[in-house]
Amino acid sequence: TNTPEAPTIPKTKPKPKVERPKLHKVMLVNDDFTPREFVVMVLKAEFRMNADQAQRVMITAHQKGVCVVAVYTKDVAETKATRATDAGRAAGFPLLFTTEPEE
Ligand code: TYC
Repeated sequence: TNTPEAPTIPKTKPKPKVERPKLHKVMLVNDDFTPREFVVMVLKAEFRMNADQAQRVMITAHQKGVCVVAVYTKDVAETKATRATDAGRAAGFPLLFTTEPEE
């Protein structure tokens, strides 16, 4: 006899796995040498903050030692932290921006 084959049915549904990229924080680190106005200028230029936002972030880092500036994908966070740190170095200041993955 001739038994027709059963159609092949996948046991599991294909699962569309769309991962959200992990975000990374850019942190501003306080130091004793970089002028406040210079920090504010860099925050405005590199992180597109307005004067009020930049002043608030600068003061928070000044008082607490460190402040979160913004969150981005890893590549963008690292590029911006490097560019902002380099802007300080180019002007002779030890201004430092670091990055770390968000929890
Ligand atoms: N502490 C610096 C000063 O008194 C200002 C400053 C603020 C520097 C924040 C860095 O991340 C910083 N001139």
